[in-house]
Amino acid sequence: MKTYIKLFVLFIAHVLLFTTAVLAQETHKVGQKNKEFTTDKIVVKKGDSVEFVNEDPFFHNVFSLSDAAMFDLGSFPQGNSKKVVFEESGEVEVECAIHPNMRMTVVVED
Ligand SMILES: [Cu+2]
Repeated sequence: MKTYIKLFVLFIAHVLLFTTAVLAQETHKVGQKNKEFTTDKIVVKKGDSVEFVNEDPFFHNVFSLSDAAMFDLGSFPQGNSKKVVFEESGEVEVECAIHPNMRMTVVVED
């Protein structure tokens, strides 16, 4: 009987840990305004998301060719946003394919 109780407590502890880890994941917002990202650099935790919001009256794109995160979120118009989850730690250079001068860095920490 005691073993069952121990197993049950262990099970609950794991559920709580997992729930805490999931709830700890944050979504950070970065705007795209006046042909620039609204921030040059942000620091996020592994598992966090960044949502890119187009605040200009024309299309923007979001992509990265960095080892820590390779993605292309495509092009999207004003008022729309695209989200990406950062699963690996490292420095991620984020760019816009439409405006080559648009660049920013996402630092993903463990
Ligand atoms: Cu752009």
